[in-house]
Amino acid sequence: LELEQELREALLHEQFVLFFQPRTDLRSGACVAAEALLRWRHPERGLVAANDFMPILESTGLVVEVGRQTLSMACRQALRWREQCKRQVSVAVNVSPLQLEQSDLAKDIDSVLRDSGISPDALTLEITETAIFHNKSRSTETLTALMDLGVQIHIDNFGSSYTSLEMLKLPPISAVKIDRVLVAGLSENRADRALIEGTIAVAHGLDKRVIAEGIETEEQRRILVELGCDEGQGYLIGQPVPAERLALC
Ligand code: G
Ligand code: G
Ligand code: MN
Ligand code: NA
Repeated sequence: LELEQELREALLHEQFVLFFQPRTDLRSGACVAAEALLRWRHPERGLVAANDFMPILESTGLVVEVGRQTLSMACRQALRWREQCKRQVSVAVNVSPLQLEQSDLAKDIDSVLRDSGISPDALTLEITETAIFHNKSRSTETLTALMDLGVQIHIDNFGSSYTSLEMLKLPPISAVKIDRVLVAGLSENRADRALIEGTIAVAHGLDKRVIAEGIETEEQRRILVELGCDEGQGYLIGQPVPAERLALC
């Protein structure tokens, strides 16, 4: 309860900040986007990791309000990149299951986009397969409304839980992010390699892109290029850092 109170104050005093992790085209190495990852700059405890407060934001419902702040910070950053780099660098934002359940999510995002002045396709929403699976008909409705806005929608953590290839058929989905657990097993584990290979085949057959997350070694990167994976993210390519430490142009 104390932590909940502290999180409410954090929201009020704008103690939430975004770190950004680069996402690159695996063949050219060019940075195409960055994923926004939330951190809490606590006045005494310093930088607090998302895993230490996301569950409480979720269980208290605060994630909806924090999510609005996050989206607006992320879009403002995308605008700065466009101005600095003279090209579009898209920003990816994680959307929690509770946000997806909000009936006015698309309306919210529409107004954030209008306020920021970025092009809708410069914003990507990362939604976990679990969140979509949980309430498929409702999710599909929301995802369609989001697609109509022109934002991109990616399935996050693909291959980590109730993976259903059928999800790849959903028209609003433009890419899948292969869970880092599968990527971690890529060099030693034939099963993980086969699952990734199969996912790439199905996704490409449906004209969706594939992103691998959690790339930590050169060998993993090499195999992913060999398998035809489109984009990648991970410590090998770049850690999540404050925007000013991300060299995009
Ligand atoms: O960045 P880090 O490794 O600490 O992230 C831990 C978890 O928190 C990840 O699952 C990540 O998706 C999630 N996370 C980080 N930032 C956000 C955010 O802004 N919104 C939501 N919903 N989840 C986030
Ligand atoms: O759930 P989601 O995929 O959004 O979580 C993203 C989180 O994964 C990031 O916040 C980051 O802290 C973490 N991450 C990013 N790259 C790597 C990596 O190469 N290895 C590991 N172990 N974690 C990573
Ligand atoms: Mn993510
Ligand atoms: Na992920």
